Amino acid sequence: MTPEELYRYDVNGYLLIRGAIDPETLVRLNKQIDVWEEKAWKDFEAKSQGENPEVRYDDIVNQEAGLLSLAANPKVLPYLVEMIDKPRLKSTWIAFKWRGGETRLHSNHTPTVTHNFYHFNGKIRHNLLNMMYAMHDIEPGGGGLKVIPGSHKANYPRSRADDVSDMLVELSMKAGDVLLFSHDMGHCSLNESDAIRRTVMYTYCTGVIANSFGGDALYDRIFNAAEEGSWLKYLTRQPNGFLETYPQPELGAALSV
Ligand SMILES: O=C(O)CCC(=O)C(=O)O
Repeated sequence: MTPEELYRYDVNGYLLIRGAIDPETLVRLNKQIDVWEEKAWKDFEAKSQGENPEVRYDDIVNQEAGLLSLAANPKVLPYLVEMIDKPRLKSTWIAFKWRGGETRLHSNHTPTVTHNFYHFNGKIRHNLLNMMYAMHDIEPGGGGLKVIPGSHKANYPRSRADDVSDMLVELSMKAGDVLLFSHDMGHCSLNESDAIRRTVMYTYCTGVIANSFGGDALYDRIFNAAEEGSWLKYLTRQPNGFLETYPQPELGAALSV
């Protein structure tokens, strides 16, 4: 991670990395995701009037093997290593947002809870770092993440009565880009276009934090099948308080993932 990237991430709470998926892989993954979109169409059409026109499939890496490679994408590992102490994969999902599909403004930062973004001993230390991949272009109005830059460090809570839409910055993306953001930064999205927004999300936490759901054994099958010493194996290890359950590889091992 360059000093420029660190400065921008620290101040803004997010960083857009272009071309994090190479074109060939992007085509292959999108073919696999087409099958999910067909399924999503059925779930979308089964929704009742007034329901959020978004279909999301959680724990996607246990269901779609192709998407496992992005969990330990060598392009993003330097950011994980720099900004999370003993990183671990926490949750994954694929999401399709039709026109009107939205995620309301939220963040972990209140700013009075223990999982706030922080900087300690010269390092950014996340408790929840999200990586959102755009699998198709997300044009302005197409549901790109809208963020309140810097809000991960806010010293006062946001008033629910305050609309704050004037503070939002919408982030468009190209297919294959990945958006890294602190879940402590205020964020939301709304698709106002006719294109279906197609994204895959990977969230990472420090090794002491448990999975959101599925228990400690959520990734056991992936862990057991992963190559010894690989980043995929490390990132899918079980949490165990402050004790490591598998040694952290060197960054160079990323090439063998
Ligand atoms: O899919 C989106 O637009 C928002 C994702 C989100 O809110 C989150 O990762 O917490």
